[in-house]
Amino acid sequence: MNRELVIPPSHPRYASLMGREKIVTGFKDGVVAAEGLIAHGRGECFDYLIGEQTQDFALRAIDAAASQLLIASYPVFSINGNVAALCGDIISSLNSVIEHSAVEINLFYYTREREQNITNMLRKHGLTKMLGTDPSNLVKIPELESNRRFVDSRGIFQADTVFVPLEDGDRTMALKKMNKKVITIDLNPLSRTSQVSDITIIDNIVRAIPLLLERIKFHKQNSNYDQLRELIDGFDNKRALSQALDLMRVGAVSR
Ligand code: PTJ
Repeated sequence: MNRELVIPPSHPRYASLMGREKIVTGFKDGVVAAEGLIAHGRGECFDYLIGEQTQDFALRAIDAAASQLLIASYPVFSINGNVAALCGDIISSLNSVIEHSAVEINLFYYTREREQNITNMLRKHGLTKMLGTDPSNLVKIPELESNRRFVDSRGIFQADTVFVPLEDGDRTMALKKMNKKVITIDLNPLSRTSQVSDITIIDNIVRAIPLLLERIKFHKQNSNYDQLRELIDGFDNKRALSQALDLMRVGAVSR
């Protein structure tokens, strides 16, 4: 009898189960760290509490993030194993749509082998240039002890805006101390990254990243600098975090 895994599209939690499969495949392919499986499980738990749907507070954050990425002089997308496995293809599209951006691989649980596997995977998605992998270009972020302290002198170190999805809190704080605008995607509104970022998209990266790409394409065509500024200035990160917490606590969002 054939007992291969089948996830029927009619399953009520189909999207979540498919995301889980992507992470597991990424782990088997040496892209995702073992710890990345645990991080994903934590994300799933928060996703459950927001109904596994993109909420209004996330849509507003996505619009603000799209605007910030468009007006930035030099935005850099920081990629870890989980991000590469879940949405490496869209990261490649974001990089081509924002011509003045760069992609940098930055790992918490660093191994040379995983860095190489992530590079190969992103190449398959069409990315030709990735920063963060040439040791001769690495510099240290001050006051940080984890492996994430090593950043590319041509990338995150110079960037005015850094996009750091599924990130560790210490580095987010260090990037803020370096006066960078920080955008994150994090399902946990209580994480330090969510709390200290300028723009936190509280949503599953699998849903949020395609929407971000869509909004960037829209604003590129339709919005001028003043309109983009208004979306950024009108976005209140603390409010978005408390709306997410309200939803998680009582299943209702105060508008
Ligand atoms: O590839 P590496 O070595 O750089 O390691 C990557 C992980 C993610 C393992 C590393 O950065 C890590 O340990 O992250 P943390 O500190 O667990 O933080 C990850 C955050 O992302 C947590 O707050 C999770 O709730 C959240 N998260 C996990 N999966 C998702 C998510 N947020 C949005 N979408 C998800 N799919």
